[in-house]
Amino acid sequence: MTRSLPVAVCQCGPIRRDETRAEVVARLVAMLERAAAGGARLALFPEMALTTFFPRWDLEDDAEIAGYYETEMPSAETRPLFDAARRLKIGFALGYCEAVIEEGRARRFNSMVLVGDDGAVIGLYRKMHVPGSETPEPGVTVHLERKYFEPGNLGFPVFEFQGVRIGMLICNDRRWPEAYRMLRLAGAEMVLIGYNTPLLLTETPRLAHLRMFHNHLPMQAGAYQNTMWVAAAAKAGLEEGQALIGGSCIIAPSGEIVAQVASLEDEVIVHHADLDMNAECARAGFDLARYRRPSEYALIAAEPAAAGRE
Ligand code: CDV
Repeated sequence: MTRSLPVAVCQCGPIRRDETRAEVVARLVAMLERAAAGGARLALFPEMALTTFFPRWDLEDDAEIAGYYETEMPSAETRPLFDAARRLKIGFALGYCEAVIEEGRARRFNSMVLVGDDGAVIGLYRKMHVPGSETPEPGVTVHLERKYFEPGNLGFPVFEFQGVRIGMLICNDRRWPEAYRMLRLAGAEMVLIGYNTPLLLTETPRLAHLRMFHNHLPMQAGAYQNTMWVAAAAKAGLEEGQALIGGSCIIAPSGEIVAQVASLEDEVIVHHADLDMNAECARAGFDLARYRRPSEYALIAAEPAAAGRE
């Protein structure tokens, strides 16, 4: 019998700075309902799906900054999404800003939680590759994730969802081949990716026409080279004056995009992911156990000083 997982990608249109959690959560619940009606058993929302992408601003108001983070998951405000999951019998993955007290201090992570169709948390991922800077830099698009988040400290975990091994990545992570390989080596069969990507970067005008290509290229390569399914959900459209790339999609282990959105708004796409394809594609040259040469890859895991030529 074929193993499959019907998965939904729920792209979010712009989220306003003054949009309340209740308003955003209502939008997410509406998409979850569409995903379930389309037969999906798992739905994916973008990175930072509960708020506007505030790292585009150098904010000074501590109260405003704190307001973008969740101190518990679920909270009273996000619980309707968890209740909807239980009611609709569908799991979901949600990107959000996490504030925790850990190791005796306040810490902030760019996180994604995986939730089962019973509304219970299955697992958590914290973004590893935190891009941008701590303060604005001249000539560079303001992207201050490094002011607002520290790098993830949970590794690249893989979780079991209804018998399927699921990994998660967040935005810039999707551009790093090591991230996919780590998940594949941990047994992932499907990777869920949420992202917020500016359509234009001031610093690279010559590459402007390649933004969507550079969005899909690493995800298709990640899927193909690791023979895994990749589902990717964007925040899209003109958000607080900044155009965010869309292009949310579902990619087969062959590297092919098998479903893609057609808008920059809230939109749901569903695809029945055939999990037998993973092994079939692996037979075309990606038998990792047989052909990989880990003893020759030491530089990949070396710190920059040892690697020498970064
Ligand atoms: N949210 C992100 O991680 N965005 C990055 C930006 C900095 C380009 C990305 O790789 O899409």
